[in-house]
Amino acid sequence: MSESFLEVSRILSGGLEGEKVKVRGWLHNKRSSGGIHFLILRDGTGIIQCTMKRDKVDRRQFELAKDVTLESSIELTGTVRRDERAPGGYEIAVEELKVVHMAEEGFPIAKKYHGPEFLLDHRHLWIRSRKMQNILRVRAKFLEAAREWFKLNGYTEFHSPILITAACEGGATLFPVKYFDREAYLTQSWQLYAEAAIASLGKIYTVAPSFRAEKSRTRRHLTEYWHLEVEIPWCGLNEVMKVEEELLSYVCRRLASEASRELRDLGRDVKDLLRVEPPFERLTYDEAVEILHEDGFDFEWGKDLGRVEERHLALKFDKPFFITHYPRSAKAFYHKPDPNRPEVTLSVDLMAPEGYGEITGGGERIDDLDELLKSIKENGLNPEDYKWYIDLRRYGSVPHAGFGLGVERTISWICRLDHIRDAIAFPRLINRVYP
Ligand code: NSS
Repeated sequence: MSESFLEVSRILSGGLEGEKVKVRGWLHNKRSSGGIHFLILRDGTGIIQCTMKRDKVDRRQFELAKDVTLESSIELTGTVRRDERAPGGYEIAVEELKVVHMAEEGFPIAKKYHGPEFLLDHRHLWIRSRKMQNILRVRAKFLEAAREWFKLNGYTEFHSPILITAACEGGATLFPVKYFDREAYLTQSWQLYAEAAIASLGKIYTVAPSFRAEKSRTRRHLTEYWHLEVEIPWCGLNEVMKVEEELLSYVCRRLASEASRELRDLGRDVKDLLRVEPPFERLTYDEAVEILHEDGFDFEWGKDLGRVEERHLALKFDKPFFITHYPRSAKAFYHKPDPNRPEVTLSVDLMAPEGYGEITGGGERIDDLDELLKSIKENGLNPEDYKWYIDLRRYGSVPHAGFGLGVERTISWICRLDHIRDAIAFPRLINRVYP
């Protein structure tokens, strides 16, 4: 069915001037002036201007082009022309138009201002917009490059269950699910199962959804987000930071070369991404708190850094930076206390610059049985719920570390978005599970 149709991206990449081609897609936009219809065609690989001149086609064809509605699916036959005035530098001089499906009049998204709630209600149509196309393509490229980095560096992809019975990141944000006659939860992280799997597979990663019943309505919280996670045996805090640096700089370099058009359209200068080279600056939590105090913040040592504090710190940087050694009180039960200073942990969060703040969280895990039992109890958790996890410290425990990267948080920064909801096609927010 597809062999005689060319993809728009192929035409825009050049070399087909003067050739007769067939393309198909959706009518993205249309305008007419004098004896010419400008039909802007979108096919999923690109957008191209197609012109139909009254004196080049029969009257019925010209009338059809006049009547065809926005977002109709169409097929066009014509000749490729180089034209500097056309967006993308090429256009198609149309000889034949076929309407596959005439869209209803009044496509809900018009060329005028729509509020964010309206666009979210019509998300199934809004994802056709240039902005969403660009973001979704950067997102796909981001994950493609990350997977490539994992492959080049000997990692195996591993999948954990989504339906689970014990919290990884604290009970407050667990989503309960009725599981026949008992209660289960949606997973917050792949990590605990990954800690089991490193003894089977070695270095592993995943890209999977995580769920958080976030009651906070912020620009950086989703209730369902995609989580890129890594777990590595025989690994400490410094090594895990190296992995994060290398992975992120690889991905940023790839995006700068393979998604430069999309990034430019979104207002991101690719030079910003090329700056993302190791080593990233390292700040301890203590140093971060000192900066906050110097800058007049009334911030209590021991609390987790919130949106306001992270934003303030992240405005001082133009490339990602680490904050390490968070207090035990600010971190989940599995974080390993620093042997030299047990009130802080061997933890690390990676911050995106320009005010964006945290994009990864991770560090070294407790590998000692007694220490883990103690931490579980001190965190008010029930060791019965973590029996299998505790077991891992009985049979060949090793020092190990890992991290989780919030895909949408990272895409928000890379694409310079105002709100995390645009980093995913169909966002799930406290007040939205539709469409
Ligand atoms: O809670 S985290 O900081 N850490 C973990 O879940 C670890 N168990 C990961 C690991 O070590 N394997 O979450 C990790 C990242 C965090 O830095 C954010 O970028 C992102 O996950 N995250 C979120 N993104 C969007 N929305 C929400 N609600 C959210 N919560 C965390």
